Amino acid sequence: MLQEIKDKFKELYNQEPTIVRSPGRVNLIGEHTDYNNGFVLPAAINKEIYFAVAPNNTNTFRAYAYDLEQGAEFDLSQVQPSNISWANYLLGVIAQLQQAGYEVKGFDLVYGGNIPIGAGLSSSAAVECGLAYALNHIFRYNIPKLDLVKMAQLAEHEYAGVKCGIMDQFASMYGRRDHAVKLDCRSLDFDYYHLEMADYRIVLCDTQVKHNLASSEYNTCRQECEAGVAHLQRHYPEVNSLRDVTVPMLELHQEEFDPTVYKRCTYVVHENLRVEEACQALEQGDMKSFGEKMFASHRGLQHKYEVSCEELDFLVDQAREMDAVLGARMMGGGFGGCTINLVKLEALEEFIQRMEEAYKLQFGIHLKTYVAEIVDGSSLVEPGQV
Ligand code: GAF
Repeated sequence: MLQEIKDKFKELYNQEPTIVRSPGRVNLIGEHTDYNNGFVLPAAINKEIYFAVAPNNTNTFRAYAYDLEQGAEFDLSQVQPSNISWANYLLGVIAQLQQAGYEVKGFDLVYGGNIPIGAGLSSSAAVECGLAYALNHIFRYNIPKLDLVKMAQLAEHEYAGVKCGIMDQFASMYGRRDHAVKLDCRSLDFDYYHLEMADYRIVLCDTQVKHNLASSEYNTCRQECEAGVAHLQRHYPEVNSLRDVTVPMLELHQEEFDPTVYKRCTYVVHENLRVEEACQALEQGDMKSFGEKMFASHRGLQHKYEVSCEELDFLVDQAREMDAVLGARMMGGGFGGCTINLVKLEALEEFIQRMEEAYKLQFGIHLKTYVAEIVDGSSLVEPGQV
């Protein structure tokens, strides 16, 4: 794939490109906590997007989406949202750079990869981070990595219309091979946790559905959390986000809450605690407890945060039946995409086969499964590696 992208670049633009790779992510635990200033535990995976890029000494940005076999050109003096949806993730990043005062000169791009779209593996964050990384390199801006992450996140807000948290972009940029990264989304402090995977595998089960509620409901959940915070501030002026809220604080004022807002808030407060407990389990090598936290996270997402769907619940229920599965949960924004499963290596094939059969029988859909490897975040690909 990498070679094909490089060849396509040479064919279209007749020059030698710089190559950047940018990965998708999984999230082990800590869902819908990032925009509540809480904790997340994602990792970058070996589903990646590659960028071949070079300056072209004009004022035009020429882009070619390899997977879609589509090209487009944009005048860099008037960057604005486009009706070409794939281009918006790129234009959003350029707009952020320009707003921050960086001069984006003309450049050519071919990009493509193997992150399934709409599977909840953050292909959009990988595109945003990869382009930010590539432009930072070719135009020598020297922008710190964390600022690139923030620009990529704002690109998603402003050009894709999803008020996402920082997790996906952070994981894509800061991932580390064989490690998950625990991020405190308030301070942006982070710690890497080694994943001892000799006896386990992370398996993603892709429902292949994306219910169209996804982005509108995401923004609604965010507003419900904000409504909960606004209410609690009347009693506790020091509360700035759900991160500052404890279970007793919520319980004491339960009667005053809108019931939906209350459910959303209790989920987030418990999920933050679960991330802490899951990290302790990792430190102690206690994968069984870790897996139990994953199941508990799913239950919260299903019943309290209400962002799951029939297909995801079915897959988690099936996984729970098998001794070989330590933990399983829906992952990402919800309403479709993948479940993440922690599976004993000795039963990997049996797990995949049983899940495929059950899913086919229930929904008539072929379940796609991916065994995820944990890799480094966005990086340059040296010429010798292509
Ligand atoms: C999506 C968002 F992009 C993330 O920021 C995060 O909120 C996630 O949903 C839910 O945990 O992937």
